[in-house]
Amino acid sequence: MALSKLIRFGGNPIIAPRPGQDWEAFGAFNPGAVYAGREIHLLYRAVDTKRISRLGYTRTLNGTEISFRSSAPVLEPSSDWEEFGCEDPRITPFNGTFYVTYTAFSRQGPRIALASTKDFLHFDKHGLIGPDRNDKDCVIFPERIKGRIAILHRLQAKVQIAYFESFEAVNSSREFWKEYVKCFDDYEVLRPKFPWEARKVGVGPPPIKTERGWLVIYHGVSKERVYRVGAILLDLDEPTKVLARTREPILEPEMEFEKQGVVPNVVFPNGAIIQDGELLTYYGGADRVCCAASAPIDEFLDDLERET
Ligand code: BMA
Repeated sequence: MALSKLIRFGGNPIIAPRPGQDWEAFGAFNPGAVYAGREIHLLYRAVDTKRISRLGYTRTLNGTEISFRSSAPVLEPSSDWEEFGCEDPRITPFNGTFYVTYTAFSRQGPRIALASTKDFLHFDKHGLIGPDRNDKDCVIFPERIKGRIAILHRLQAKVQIAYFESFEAVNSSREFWKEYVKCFDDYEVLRPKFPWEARKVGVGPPPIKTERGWLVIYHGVSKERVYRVGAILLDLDEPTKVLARTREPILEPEMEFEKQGVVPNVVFPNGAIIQDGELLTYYGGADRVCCAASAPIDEFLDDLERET
């Protein structure tokens, strides 16, 4: 039997750059998502005409129709280490606060950064949290694993895990990262395996807890630089143990708004939630727009487990 694919919402794209909003003139894409207070909250990457990225905020009651959208960015560069932009937000709810990991871009290259918010309009920035190396695609698990906070992130072309005692420790761990980068392959969770992800892999939305394991949706990049979407299931207590992995992509660029935009042939998932039995995934199309796609979660997990 063929693996469940993500089925696109018929009204895609759900968010596109708005005329007259210079801060998102070049793109409104790669949305992070969280369900809270009966609404889905989305933070997306907005790019201006000088290619500087900021975050825009929008929310939806039914998952696809936008009920509010900020007329100004809610998070923007304010330090040297993010002088070229704040990109690709992922949202994790944790003890009543929303933690947002994002890529901070500067002349040093991409680094991973953390901010937090209670209302998506006001943010506290906690600074860079990763090693002083090119790093991206950081997500936080939504609960402690064996008492510790866990993150996934991407050094080189692969995905690694790191554990911390507290959010304060995540933020002030220079010594920790110095040791970590010496042997980061020891912390590996995922590396490219199939041709469609041969160039690199990176986690998309934060892991979703299911009774069968952590569901992790990720992007894979082929040699031809086509971005596609895959999924893995990780052991709940030992998340370096991959229980299942899709052999074929569950979403790939097919529509015009995925094949043509600012960067062609990109579907880039950043947010996912489970609601009413559906896995609802939010992704960017061709670095220009935001889209939604879904699959019935039980069937999806049945099929994924068969791929073991
Ligand atoms: C990644 C990030 C994403 C982007 C993708 C495809 O490195 O910059 O924001 O969607 O490349 O261009």
